[in-house]
Amino acid sequence: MSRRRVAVLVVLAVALAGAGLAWWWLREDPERATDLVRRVLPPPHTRREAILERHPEAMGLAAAVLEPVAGSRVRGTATFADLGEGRGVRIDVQLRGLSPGLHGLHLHDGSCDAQDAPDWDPDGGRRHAAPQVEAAHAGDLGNVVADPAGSVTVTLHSNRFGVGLGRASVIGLSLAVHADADDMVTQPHGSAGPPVACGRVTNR
Ligand SMILES: [Cu+2]
Ligand SMILES: [Zn+2]
Repeated sequence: MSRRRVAVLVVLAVALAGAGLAWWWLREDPERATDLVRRVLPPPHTRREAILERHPEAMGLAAAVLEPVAGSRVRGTATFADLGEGRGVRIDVQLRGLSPGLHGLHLHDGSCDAQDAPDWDPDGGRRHAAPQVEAAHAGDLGNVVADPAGSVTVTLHSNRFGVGLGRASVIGLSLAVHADADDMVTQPHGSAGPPVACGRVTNR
């Protein structure tokens, strides 16, 4: 092989490696985004702020950073963006470290430390059900599906609450992902087992 051909091959290999590295660096990853924010922005920096940084267009925005519960290795993030004008709330959820398959996702009325916080039911007297059922708890977000690697990236939508002040705001609730599938029938929690990750929904 001529020297020139070798040089071209080397340049190509370096370019390919560079592109791969750039993709790895820039792909959606809350923790890496935080690292970027940490270097670019003045303190304080948290993962939540990294998320808020990424969605400056959204007014009425809240986020939850889900931390492992009871020795699990599940963590993740969720953002709640009020779409305004009665268009409901968009919920972007990213999780990892789950077992593959279905996991119940609920908004709980109480802190993540509470052992038996009920599903959020601001209207009172509702029952546990699928999110599309009219009589369901406002906190019933159904199931998320973890891929074979245990990760979830999903966008959900709800018309049952807002992101702001008032009784029907998600701010101050806790978002919990459960060990098992939510059967959306069993009371009061859908037989979804204990939470494996939980985070408080906050806008600050
Ligand atoms: Cu729950
Ligand atoms: Zn429920």
